[in-house]
Amino acid sequence: MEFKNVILEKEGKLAILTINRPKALNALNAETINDIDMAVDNIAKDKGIEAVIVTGSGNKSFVAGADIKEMKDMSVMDGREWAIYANGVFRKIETLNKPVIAAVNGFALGGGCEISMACDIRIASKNAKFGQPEVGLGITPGFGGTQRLARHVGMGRAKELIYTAKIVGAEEAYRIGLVNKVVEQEELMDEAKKLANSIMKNAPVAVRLCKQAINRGMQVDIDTAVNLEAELFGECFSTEDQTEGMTAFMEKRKEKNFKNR
Ligand code: DAK
Repeated sequence: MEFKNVILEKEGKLAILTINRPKALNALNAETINDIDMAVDNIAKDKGIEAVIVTGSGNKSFVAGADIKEMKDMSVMDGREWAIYANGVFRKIETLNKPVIAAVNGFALGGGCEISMACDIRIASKNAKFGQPEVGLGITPGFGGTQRLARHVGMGRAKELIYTAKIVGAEEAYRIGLVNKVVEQEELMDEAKKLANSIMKNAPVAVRLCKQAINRGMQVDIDTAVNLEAELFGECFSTEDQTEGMTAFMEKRKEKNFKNR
């Protein structure tokens, strides 16, 4: 599959999606969003893929936001149409039927911070910088930043970051719970792969159902949420992987042969 501004690589059961527009610090123009959309569709359909890493090319920027040059002269209609389409692409990442790790290798500003927040887990290199600078450009965050940042770090911290357009470093992002781990830049991809491998050794269907349970459960009241969990828990007992996981335990067998079904 040919893309202009992303690179999609597959290493065994792992897909690596690199946003690759270095001349604009990997800023998201319409063409790049479209490429991400197609790449995510490809990954979703590929039954052999069990985890995904999203990163940016180079060692300076993950994604420096939406493309300001492209956005500058948008009409109200253009803005709305683009918002609906682009938000759909971010939701596709968030609801993808496999776990997604953001390996944040530099600037994650505006749309860059937002795409990282649509991923399940964020690992950052020490030079990473996070922020929602939109109010300084006269706009609100448009790829879910007002919604997801508050869900990740709490309302007070999200409001402070968004109202002040403040940019924070990787350590501060870790302190407030926006990222899971901070590592040296040269270790970033290895760490992300290590994390992906530690997920992929488990039953993929169970991981997928956990993702659904957490994502959907966080949006509803606790009674509805635990009922949802019960429903998904029950579903596991229709899978070969549940039989294999429990049989391996009974047989005191460390190696498990999960089939993703
Ligand atoms: N858009 C377009 N080009 C960008 C860019 C961006 N966001 N960020 C960087 N570039 C380009 C620069 O223009 C420059 O290109 P040339 O001038 O060389 O042609 C090149 O990348 C290198 O950047 P700098 O020369 O500026 O590099 P520095 O190291 O000096 O500075 C920086 C790096 C990241 C601090 C700086 O580039 C910067 O402040 N960039 C803008 C960051 C920013 O404000 N990002 C948030 C954008 S607002 C929507 C949904 C979402 C959004 C909007 C609408 N709807 C669905 C409708 C989201 C909005 C945002 O993300």
